[in-house]
Amino acid sequence: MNMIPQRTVRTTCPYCGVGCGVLVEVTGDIVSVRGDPDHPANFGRLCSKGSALAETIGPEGRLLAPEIGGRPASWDEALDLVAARFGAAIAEHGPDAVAFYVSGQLLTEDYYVANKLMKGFIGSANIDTNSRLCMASAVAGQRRAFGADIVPATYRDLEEADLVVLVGSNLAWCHPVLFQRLMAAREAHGTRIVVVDPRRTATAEGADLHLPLAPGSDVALFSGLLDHLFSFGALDDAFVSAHTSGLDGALRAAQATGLRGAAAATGLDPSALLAFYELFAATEKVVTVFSQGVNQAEDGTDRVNAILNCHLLSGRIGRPGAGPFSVTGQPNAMGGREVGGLANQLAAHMEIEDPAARARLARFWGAERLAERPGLKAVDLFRAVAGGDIKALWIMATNPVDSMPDADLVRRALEACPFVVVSDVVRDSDTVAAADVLLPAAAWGEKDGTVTNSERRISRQRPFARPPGAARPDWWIVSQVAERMGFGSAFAYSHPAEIFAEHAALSAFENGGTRIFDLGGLAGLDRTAYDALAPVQWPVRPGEPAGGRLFGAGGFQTPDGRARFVATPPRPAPARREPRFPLVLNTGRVRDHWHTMTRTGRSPRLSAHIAEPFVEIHPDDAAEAGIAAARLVTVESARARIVARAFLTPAQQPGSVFVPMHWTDQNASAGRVDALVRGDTDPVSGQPALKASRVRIAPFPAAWYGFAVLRDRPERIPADYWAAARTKGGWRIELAGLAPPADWADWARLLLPGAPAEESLLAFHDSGSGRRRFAAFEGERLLASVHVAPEPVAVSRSFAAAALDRPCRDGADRLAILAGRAGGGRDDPGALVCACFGVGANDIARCLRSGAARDVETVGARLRAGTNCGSCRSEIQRIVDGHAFAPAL
Ligand SMILES: Nc1nc2c(c(=O)[nH]1)N[C@H]1C(S)=C(S)[C@@H](COP(=O)(O)OP(=O)(O)OC[C@H]3O[C@@H](n4cnc5c(=O)[nH]c(N)nc54)[C@H](O)[C@@H]3O)O[C@H]1N2
Ligand SMILES: Nc1nc2c(c(=O)[nH]1)N[C@H]1C(S)=C(S)[C@@H](COP(=O)(O)OP(=O)(O)OC[C@H]3O[C@@H](n4cnc5c(=O)[nH]c(N)nc54)[C@H](O)[C@@H]3O)O[C@H]1N2
Ligand code: SF4
Ligand SMILES: [Mo]
Repeated sequence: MNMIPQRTVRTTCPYCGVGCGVLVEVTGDIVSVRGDPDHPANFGRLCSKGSALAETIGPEGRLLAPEIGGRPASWDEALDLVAARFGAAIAEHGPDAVAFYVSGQLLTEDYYVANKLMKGFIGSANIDTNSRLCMASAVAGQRRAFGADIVPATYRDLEEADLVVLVGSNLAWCHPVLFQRLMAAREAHGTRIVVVDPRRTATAEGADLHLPLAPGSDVALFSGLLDHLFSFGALDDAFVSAHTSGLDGALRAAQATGLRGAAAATGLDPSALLAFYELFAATEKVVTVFSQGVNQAEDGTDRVNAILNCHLLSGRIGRPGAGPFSVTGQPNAMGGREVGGLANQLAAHMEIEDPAARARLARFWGAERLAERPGLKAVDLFRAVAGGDIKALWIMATNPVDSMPDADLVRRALEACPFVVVSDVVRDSDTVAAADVLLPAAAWGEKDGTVTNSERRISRQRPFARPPGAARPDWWIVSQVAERMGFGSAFAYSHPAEIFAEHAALSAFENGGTRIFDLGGLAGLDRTAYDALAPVQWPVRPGEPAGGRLFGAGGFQTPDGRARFVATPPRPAPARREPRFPLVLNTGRVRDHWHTMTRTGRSPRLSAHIAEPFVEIHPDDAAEAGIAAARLVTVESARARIVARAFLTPAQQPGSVFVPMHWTDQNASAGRVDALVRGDTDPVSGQPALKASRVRIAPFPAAWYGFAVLRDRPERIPADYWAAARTKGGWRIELAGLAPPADWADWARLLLPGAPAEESLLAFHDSGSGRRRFAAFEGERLLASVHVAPEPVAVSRSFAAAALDRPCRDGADRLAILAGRAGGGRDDPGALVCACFGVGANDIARCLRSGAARDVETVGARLRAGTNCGSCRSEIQRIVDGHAFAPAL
């Protein structure tokens, strides 16, 4: 890579909203990362994804030059074309005939200029962001209650709390460093943890109480809590009468639910519910963390307000260790909201419906055509694209062909749209494939700017490498197009520092204390100060201490300064009976992958934990559908069908299944779960209900199953089902077919394009069992090993994959590879558990068997497993438990 010769660069992790500080060490071409001990988000910790950052950079797979219709083009040509086509569409059909779809993974500076161009100069608010799929309900709920989109709590509150309630949040996997901070606090002072999630997740495993509520019953659960808090003396009279309004209406609605209604709706044992209500009522310091299990729902905004109501009523807000806490998903989900990236917001937390705010913004920007009404929200936006109303669309830093609900409709919409521009860092993604023009963006490590994390803390991302090829930062690309559309003077930026200073100045412009989002203290920042900017929490007003928790003494951003209780009456149960599709499809994330895997998919370490799309099914539902463990399953909704591996687990409640969102057409034959997901949205926030579609499951009628490790990935994989993952030195591929090929050896050779002479292919066939094995070597290097069986192939994946990464010297070793089993004294590490230190399940089991370790702590002391990010600790615990119950051997 083209490194900037500098030793240590202080920057910020580009994955989740925890916003950990990272120290990048550059020595020649070698990049290593570690946690920044001075960063207040992580104090030196990193999770598995953060620790593996160095594996995900480098030029491979990058989009290196602009492309027009698949051919490389110069920047001038591409930018002129984009400006001309957008200009023509606007001239002919008006500004609402064009749209941007952007992302919480843009830096604040990128985001600011994209929003400024669309809302200020093109004159449409048709800019929406993937935060619509992520934070929109939290934004809408906070605006309803607080008058502005404000997260009042801080990470420290999470540590100071005596009770932490995690609602629809798999914190252990999705915000691992925050989870680790919580675990450390619990160790120190015994924090109680309650998890509200229909699934028993890794987060729920160690909780004091897990409430596996019926999917979609959160409003009832928190209405019951509100009623209980009021009835049993947890009302904070002073706070409520001085700083809130609307309690009566909210209480009436909650009383209609009550404990009995909550128990009926959630399906929970009333005594478990009561235990939770009593714990909440009896504990002063309560933080309620909520995430996508709350936001991604048709009543997501009501769910948010049902939670906020409980904190307002009990005054548990803005005090040490107390507050509702919406954790953000993407690294800059918060920054995107600050710049007004949502179609129904203006920049700097100003309201698009407010004529004074519009006039103020137009004055500040010198904009003559400022958008006057909200634009299309993501789901409606893509529907408008499909309907032909959008003539030119620009997608930046997001992959909607895989991440939007009704994803096949999105794909068709892009195919039908006259002009689609995609700015991305990778050459191949399912969205890139649908673009007319590709613009190569600079990636993490090359970009320079700021992000804001879940606790309102702004941190710098600093570059340590030069962008490869012709890649350029997103702010530059947008500014260039703006200039070519004739808006040059408003976009004459030469460095992101200038954009940040303008953004900060806007937040303070005619503010006078009316908007809490205020970066006035940073408005005069010059380039040197920007480069040196230390992590800082907003608000940042001149002459006042920055940041801190908010609303402890009221001061809400409503006209009367009071927070609003919002009545959340019960709605008809969402789980309509649909006999054709009897199961609820829940979706979400796994520990080591990030969204559509364009980055984490490049890391062998991160790909080892879970290497294929799967569906979690309760054993009863599996039995009813005739599905056995490890078999392949079709999951089908009214819209589409995917194929995934069955993972039978009682952690899943009967009646619902869980499929991760990560697999795409780039790495599996049919793994795009969002093709199944319905596009229904919350009427207030416009956020789609991504966690509650209706599906049915059935066995995938595989005639054979296969597993291959290959040095090179073939262009076309000859199987009806496949899933490919990176491994050290090559690829590991799961396979299955509906019918056997005519000739197995010919078939095996299709997996080995360019392999040397035929005789180098070792083949083994056991006609009794129907199992077949192939292996090919080039000298001492394994090129491929392929295992086929009539049932799911039972070879050790970790052993087979490791053979790609070592010399194979003797015949015995080759036979062991062909057999797929460790021999010759070599140990098989087993399925990866700890990604940070590469420790497998067999390693841990061996260590326990030998007596060298007896619990999670001693396993850590011996093998280091679980001692870095800690997100595998619940998996280690499970192995320890299994070992304790095993008969002494
Ligand atoms: N490893 C990893 N970490 C990530 C990401 C990633 O891709 N990978 N992405 C980041 C992003 S952008 C985001 S938004 C966050 C998301 O972080 P989370 O929201 O924690 O993650 P999810 O897995 O989407 O969903 C959380 C939980 O909601 C539960 N749920 C489903 N339906 C309901 C319901 O009706 N009620 C309740 N109470 N719960 C329900 C699911 O079972 C699931 O366990 O993660 C961030 N961190
Ligand atoms: N079923 C289901 N669907 C979901 C969710 C769910 O829980 N269930 N979660 C939703 C949520 S919360 C989210 S946040 C979304 C995420 O969904 P997406 O945003 O679509 O997912 P990513 O894979 O993060 O896509 C980011 C893209 O930007 C590119 N990229 C990375 N860095 C840069 C950069 O600096 N500049 C540019 N121009 N491009 C860059 C990456 O290569 C990648 O193609 O998915 C949503 N979809
Ligand atoms: S918790 Fe992990 S993914 Fe999130 S910011 Fe920290 S290191 Fe990055
Ligand atoms: Mo997200």
